[in-house]
Amino acid sequence: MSPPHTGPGFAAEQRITACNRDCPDACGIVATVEEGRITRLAGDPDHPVTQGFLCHRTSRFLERQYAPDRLISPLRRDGEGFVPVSWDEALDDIARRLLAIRAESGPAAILAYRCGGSMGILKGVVDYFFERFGPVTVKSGDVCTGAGDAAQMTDFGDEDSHDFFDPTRSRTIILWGKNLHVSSVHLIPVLLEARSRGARLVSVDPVRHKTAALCDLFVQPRPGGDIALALGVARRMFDAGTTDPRATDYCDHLDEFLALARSRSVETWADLAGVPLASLEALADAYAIRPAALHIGWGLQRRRHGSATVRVLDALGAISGNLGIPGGGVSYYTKRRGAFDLSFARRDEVAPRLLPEARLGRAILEARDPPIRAVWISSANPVAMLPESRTVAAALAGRELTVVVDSFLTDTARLAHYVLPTTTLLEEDDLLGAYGHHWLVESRPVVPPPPGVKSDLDIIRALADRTGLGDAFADDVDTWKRRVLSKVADRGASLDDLRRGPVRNPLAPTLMYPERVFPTPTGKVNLVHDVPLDAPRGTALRPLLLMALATERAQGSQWLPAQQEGPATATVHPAAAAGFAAGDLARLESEIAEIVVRLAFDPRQRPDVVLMEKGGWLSAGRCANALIRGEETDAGGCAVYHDTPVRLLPMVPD
Ligand SMILES: Nc1nc2c(c(=O)[nH]1)N[C@H]1C(S)=C(S)[C@@H](COP(=O)(O)OP(=O)(O)OC[C@H]3O[C@@H](n4cnc5c(=O)[nH]c(N)nc54)[C@H](O)[C@@H]3O)O[C@H]1N2
Ligand SMILES: Nc1nc2c(c(=O)[nH]1)N[C@H]1C(S)=C(S)[C@@H](COP(=O)(O)OP(=O)(O)OC[C@H]3O[C@@H](n4cnc5c(=O)[nH]c(N)nc54)[C@H](O)[C@@H]3O)O[C@H]1N2
Ligand code: SF4
Ligand SMILES: [Mo]
Repeated sequence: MSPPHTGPGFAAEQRITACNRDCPDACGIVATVEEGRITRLAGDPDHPVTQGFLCHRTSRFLERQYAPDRLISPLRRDGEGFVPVSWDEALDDIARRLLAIRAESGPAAILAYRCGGSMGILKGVVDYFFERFGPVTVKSGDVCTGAGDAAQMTDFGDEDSHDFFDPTRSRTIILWGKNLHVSSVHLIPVLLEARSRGARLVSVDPVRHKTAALCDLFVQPRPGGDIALALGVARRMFDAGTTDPRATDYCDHLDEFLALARSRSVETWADLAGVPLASLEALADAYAIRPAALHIGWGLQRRRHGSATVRVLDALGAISGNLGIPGGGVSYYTKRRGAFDLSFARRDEVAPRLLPEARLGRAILEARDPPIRAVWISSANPVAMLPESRTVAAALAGRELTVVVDSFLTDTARLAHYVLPTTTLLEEDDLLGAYGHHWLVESRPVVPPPPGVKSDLDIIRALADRTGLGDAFADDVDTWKRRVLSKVADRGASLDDLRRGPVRNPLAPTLMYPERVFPTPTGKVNLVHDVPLDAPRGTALRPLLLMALATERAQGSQWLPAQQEGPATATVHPAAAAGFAAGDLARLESEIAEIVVRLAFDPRQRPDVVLMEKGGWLSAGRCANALIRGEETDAGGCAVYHDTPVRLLPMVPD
């Protein structure tokens, strides 16, 4: 760790916390604080995964922390704008109205919605409050990982991953739909280490991005062509005898899966996947070199057949003999809540009504008996981030009471009746697990929040006091932390242990299914054998598929205003934009809406897609989600984000 600055008039101190952003890495952060102000952020060199570096977006978080547009007072709607009000005024009125709505219409008339603004485990206390106050209406499904979660639960009966460093034991590593430089930066050193030990790296992605440059083989299927590609790989492996002869001992439906793979020739599978035969063969031959780790990204399951796609990849992992062995495995998600005792809340079990997250806007508008009268939103910007942004906006604007807890006046907050200003990740007091590794960390405020700003927990406690639940929410943060750590406290992961540094979840395995026994009803892998083979395609009118993907530059919709000026960039292969030149403005039109974009050309991309950054603001005219219809995936209630047919149209002359 670099020494703190010292010298006359200079009292710098380094404080450790953790990053709570929706990211697989849950990094340790070292913040330098000088005279009450944070002056530098760095990765914790003592965190085994963080290894002393932060990603691009969080390295620059101080611009957000000290942004002039940060909210520092509760706001109450006043006509088209807002007026600052005191916390007492805001909370008294909100409590009074929530109580009245509950009395008149029942708690189901209230929706509490939370997404990925913070991964802090104690954000669950917000849900718990609304459970005790109600239970109220909550969301079903998960627009982030739902389809893949459902797939893994169906196939394996559980969902977790091999140890983070296990790939150093692999001979082959397949990154199936993973953009490391954007969303898994701390995996890069591990994979480079594996590579230096002789492992081959492979990327399978319809989009060519920087990760391809790290890899020995890059396969670029059509979007959603993965089912055909994986079945082609399976067929070639069956034909070449490179599958595991013992697979029958631990897989159900092996014959049916074999028949499915053999239902087409390898050439036909390659054609359906939109790849050259040689690419498919090279992928199959690489995967046959065991141990081979299969890392599945989250983007590919945000499609209509997203769950089926992950199921086929799970099956490939099984028949290839890579389950349960060091250096192998099918890693999709790491059980980030696994260490914590969250039994205080019963969530979906007791909710009177669930509204599908992927169709939240329409579901709110259509809810009856009772209608949704009030909405509480925290850690989320559903207008920018959920599909069908304009419907979500109309749904929220039409409620009697919409409360948004955020640090900025987001697209969602702009529609609220009350906006309550909350703490940032550098003021957070919480615990974190990660969905990309098994280390647990504590986040501690490195500076206090500005006066006028409260944490979600403090807001909930103040609301509990006003709604007759004060006693149930009287505990302080540390009491909550100790409560949720009760399963692991006497196994080396107590709060005091975490205060000394990151601790690997003592309940987490280093290897999944080493005995090849699975917590499914039969104890075997449930191989998929009935899958849709039609990959998503554009239509004759709208031949391109829109893919708005995570970007290095931002977390979700968390941009600085200057980054949202002017039209959003849409990147296409030049052949996808005949008649346009790079840099031109164009109208990007889907079946439901259009936005203006500035075109960038990249001849390395497929000619059947339009690439945008996810998280553009509706208020800035940059929101890809305005074009996307709210629909759920085949299972798990993920959103169909990436299957929207679009076309480019010339600007209308003035
Ligand atoms: N910098 C940054 N990091 C982030 C986020 C962010 O907004 N910014 N968001 C965070 C969140 S919420 C999450 S859930 C994760 C997101 O992580 P991911 O969902 O994994 O991120 P994406 O980049 O959207 O998608 C990953 C890759 O999947 C590919 N992909 C899309 N469709 C297909 C397909 O049909 N087949 C195949 N093979 N690949 C496909 C994309 O081209 C992309 O390269 O990252 C987190 N990290
Ligand atoms: N087109 C398209 N859309 C997508 C995706 C995609 O790939 N393509 N990805 C989807 C995915 S994977 C996800 S997870 C969702 C993410 O959707 P969201 O989680 O809604 O995304 P964010 O923009 O990160 O919004 C979170 C908000 O929480 C606020 N916040 C941060 N910390 C706190 C806190 O401690 N308390 C409170 N109350 N608020 C806080 C932030 O300021 C921010 O405004 O988006 C989805 N949307
Ligand atoms: S966003 Fe992810 S990679 Fe970046 S600092 Fe936070 S946890 Fe680490
Ligand atoms: Mo996500």
